[in-house]
Amino acid sequence: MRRLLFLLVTLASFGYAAANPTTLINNIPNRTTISLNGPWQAIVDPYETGLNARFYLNAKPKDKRELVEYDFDKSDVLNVPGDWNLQKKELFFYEGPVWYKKSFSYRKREHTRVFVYFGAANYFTRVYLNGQALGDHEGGFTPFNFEITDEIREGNNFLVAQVNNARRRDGVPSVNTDWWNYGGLTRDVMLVEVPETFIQDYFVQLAKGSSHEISGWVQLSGSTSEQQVTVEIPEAAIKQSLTTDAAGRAEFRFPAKLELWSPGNPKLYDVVLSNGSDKVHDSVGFRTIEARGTQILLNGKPIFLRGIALHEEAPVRGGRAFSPEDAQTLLGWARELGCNFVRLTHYPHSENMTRLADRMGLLVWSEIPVYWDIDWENLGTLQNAENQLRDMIARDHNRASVIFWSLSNETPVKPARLTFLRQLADRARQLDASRLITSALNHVDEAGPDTRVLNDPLGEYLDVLGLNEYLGWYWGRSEDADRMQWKIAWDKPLIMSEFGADSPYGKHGDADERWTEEYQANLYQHQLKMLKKIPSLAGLSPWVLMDFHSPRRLLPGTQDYYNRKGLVSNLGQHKQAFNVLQEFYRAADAPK
Ligand code: GCB
Repeated sequence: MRRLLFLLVTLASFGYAAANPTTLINNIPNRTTISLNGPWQAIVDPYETGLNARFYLNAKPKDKRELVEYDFDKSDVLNVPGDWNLQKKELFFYEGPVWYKKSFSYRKREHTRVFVYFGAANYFTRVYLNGQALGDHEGGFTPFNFEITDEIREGNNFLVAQVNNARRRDGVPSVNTDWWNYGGLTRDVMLVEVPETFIQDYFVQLAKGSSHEISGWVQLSGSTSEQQVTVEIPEAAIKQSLTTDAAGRAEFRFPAKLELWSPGNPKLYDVVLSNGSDKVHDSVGFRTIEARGTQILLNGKPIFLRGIALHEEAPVRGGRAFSPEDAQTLLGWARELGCNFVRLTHYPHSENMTRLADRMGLLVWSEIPVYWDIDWENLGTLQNAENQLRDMIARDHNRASVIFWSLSNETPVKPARLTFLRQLADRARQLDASRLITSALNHVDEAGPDTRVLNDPLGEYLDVLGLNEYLGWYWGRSEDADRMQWKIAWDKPLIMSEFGADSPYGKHGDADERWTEEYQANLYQHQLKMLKKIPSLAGLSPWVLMDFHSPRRLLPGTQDYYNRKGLVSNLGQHKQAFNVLQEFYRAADAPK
């Protein structure tokens, strides 16, 4: 008993509650929110003194004798949202904890619950309100929220977040990635106000395989008895009344005559959900997606995915992209390329991206950062990956654009990895049975000099196979593609999810001179010729839309910490290969 007490006291003195975030609130853009974006005071804490020194108390010396060795108000400022690496030169390579503090004033309202919502913070975050621990969150790209109804005060408040982007062997991703480890409060931070009983989440989509029935569920928070909930789609003259169970949940399935969402016709309906006290609007598209044999069917018809892969890196200014304008530029280039599909790598991008994709009619591959090798046998790592999968799905499960949940990228073939990823596949299907499950694979067997066989055992558990292959860059020559045969062990659709070559914009030479635009363009030409001959090919998403920062790309004068496989440079200049792919996507003989 004594020991327990000691432990509790010790934990309390660290202000460390280890509580999990509250279940996510869906559809934040259409709720009542108060932005906490803008300047936050920040203390860079490379030796992690802040936890012991209790920075989260935001203390000031009470008299001239008292020792307080930190002062938020005299510290530097970081802008939120935004990574710290590109805001301060000296933080470009920084990996470790930074303490953020925001003071704000709040007026309490009757019968109103309050949450603090973080769009994303990379990578591990501890959150405190008015000196009290709210809990922590692991994972750099999924949203999280804490309820603070009881903790928030009338008048002055201060919120402290310790964000730590130190890489972790047991993390997701683990220590090795080919993208910049941008740290900080990288997406919007806000307060969310909701009624005491509110519509926390809902799933409103066409029933799997049906174009004339909607199925889904509504989940209330704060209700302890049966309640009436209404689902309306005024434009389609739909009004359905439901009764929730005591746990606040109602499931439904009803007929609906709707214009279907597609890249050619990205029709969105105003969907209104209401109960006695709450009412939320959402813009929702309705479409079906299926895999049949080697085809992908959108609304029952085969579709060829003319795609491009992209990182969530800000054009021109650099750093982590976060704004609607960033999304507009990136997806605008994809559209200009002739795409109907984007692979959002290697982690869930911001909600701006998926919502804009809905409006633009771009199909989306959404992915969690289970990237290269991770700690497959660690149950904590599996739990972390499952949480990231859950929250990626929870945020975007009403987006018509999202057709694939991707579990992983280029993971090494071994038993522990298969067990891990099978569990993720099962979990993804439990959470959302309406979308297709995929992964980007890269292990192939050689069957003679010109034949490669994709038979990674994970393929059995996927609906759609992704394959990354760097013929002409990491192995072989671009021309070898003319003879290369690809054998696929499953009768499933194949997306060539990556291929590419580095070329700094404006560097010219022969088609066989590496690091030139000509080399990159030539590689694309041979690749595209080869891909057309693969019978099960259902789409492609070459690597990559825009050059992006990577700590692994060190060649001076050529890479300078950039992966240069972009079809456009980080400044937006279009390289020759952009035109090659654009022509392919526009050509009448391109696979449709
Ligand atoms: C890959 C990875 C991607 C890298 C790319 C490259 O296979 O999936 O994250 O950036 O290759 O450029 O090597």
